[in-house]
Amino acid sequence: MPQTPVIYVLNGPNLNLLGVREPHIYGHDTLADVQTICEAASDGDTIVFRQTNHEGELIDWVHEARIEAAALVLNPAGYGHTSVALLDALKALTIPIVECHLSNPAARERFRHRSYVSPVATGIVSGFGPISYDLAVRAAVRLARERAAAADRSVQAKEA
Ligand code: CA2
Repeated sequence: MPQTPVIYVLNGPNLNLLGVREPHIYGHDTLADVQTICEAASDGDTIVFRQTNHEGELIDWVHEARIEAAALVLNPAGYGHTSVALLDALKALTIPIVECHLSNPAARERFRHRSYVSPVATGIVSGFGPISYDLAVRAAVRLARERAAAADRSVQAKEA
């Protein structure tokens, strides 16, 4: 029997403070609330949901997602604006990557306008608060299914 596809949802630094600090920017929902939103949006796929304040750990998880996941939803938080190492890790992935932000970085300070993730993302969802994660997970699930269906078709074409 085929295994349930796994969607990785990885969160970068300081997102553990969600709902606790700066609610005027990031809202009142906690990261646990965001996890619940992701699980509800998964349409039966398995969600692996994690947060770290450490760049190396985030990169290790991206490497893990390369092997284990059908798609990646990534809120890189501050590392999205700074980390060439994160970009290099993401470049090794062939699965769909959905960049996700609670706020709309393009409407904020200039230093948030640059993203090292966007050039390798399949798509970007930003500015909708926790709804960004709902939309990002739905997109990731659909992209992963389309990719699996295309792979099946290619196997069938080779066998025919
Ligand atoms: O809008 C987003 O999701 C961001 O990725 C959040 C990052 C920020 O650096 C990006 O520009 C946009 C910041 C995450 C920190 O989250 C906090 C949450 C509550 C209190 C303090 C920080």
